[in-house]
Amino acid sequence: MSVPSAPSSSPTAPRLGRLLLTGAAGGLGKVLRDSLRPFADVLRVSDITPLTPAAGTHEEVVPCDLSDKQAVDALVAGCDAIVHLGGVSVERPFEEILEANIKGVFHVYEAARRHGVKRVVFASSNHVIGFYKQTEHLDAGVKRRPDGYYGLSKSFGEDVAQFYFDRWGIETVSIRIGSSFPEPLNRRMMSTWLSFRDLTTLIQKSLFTPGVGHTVVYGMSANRDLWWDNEAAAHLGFVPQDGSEVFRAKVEAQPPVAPTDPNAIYQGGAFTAQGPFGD
Ligand code: NAI
Ligand code: 15L
Repeated sequence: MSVPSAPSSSPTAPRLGRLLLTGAAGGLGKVLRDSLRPFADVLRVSDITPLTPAAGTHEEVVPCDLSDKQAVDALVAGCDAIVHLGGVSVERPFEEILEANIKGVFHVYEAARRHGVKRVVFASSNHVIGFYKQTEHLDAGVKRRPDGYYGLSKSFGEDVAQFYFDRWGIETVSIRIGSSFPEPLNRRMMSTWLSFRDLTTLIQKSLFTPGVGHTVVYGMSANRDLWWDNEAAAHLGFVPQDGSEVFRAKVEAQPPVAPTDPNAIYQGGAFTAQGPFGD
């Protein structure tokens, strides 16, 4: 499937003044830089990796290391909402995760509190529940079972989001993204896949639905064999348009996965067997 073009926004569609997108140089950030543009007068894009402003757009580039509290404070000043994607997105040594993800998410919420930002969309991950079996069906209320340091950091991020809502009224939608790539890369992703178009719609709903408190939602397209249930997030009105079925023949042409392989057992797949590092 090709990357969809940016959704059109009608003149009456809700729109923010300045929207901050962290992690803008990453795989999803590159897509969302285009597709979120209609939702704000100014899109402030940020990453630790250098970015070039997109010509002819109302885009501001603000480089920032999320582990630097003062820099994050300056990054968030003047923004109306935040889509927080920045950080380490795979399993890595704890010290790396600590800086970018754990300190990073705390710095983002502290800055949101200080600058009066009232809405955050947090890129959580299916790896907060990665140790459930693929035979299990989960809703958003299940006990989290993180499958590594990365999953732990996303679990911490969800707790930070809940705390900042309870204490300071900052609303968040934590999206437990499954696998958001142009197409599913393996059999596991036939269940976890989230198209870029559905991701964009889900973020749009997460930014503009009133009264979300702290909502946890699974980020998945309308795949045939789903492991997750989004009933508790029905108020977002998210209805996925895509599904992994169109890729089935291509994916099933891959060599079979052994039944003992974590990719065939756990929802978190290979992440459940990575690390520790440096022993
Ligand atoms: P990515 O790894 O391509 O992008 C992450 C970006 O964060 C990179 O551009 C990186 O330079 C930046 N970053 C890392 N450390 C930083 C720091 N200290 N300060 C500032 N920026 C830093 O990841 P991707 O796939 O674009 O994912 C985006 C977000 O969504 C991540 O938070 C990831 O954990 C989450 N997610 C993505 C999934 C997917 O299937 N793509 C699935 C589940 C969650
Ligand atoms: C994630 O959380 C990762 O960021 C992404 O790279 C994928 O590995 C995805 O989960 C997945 O589980 O497929």
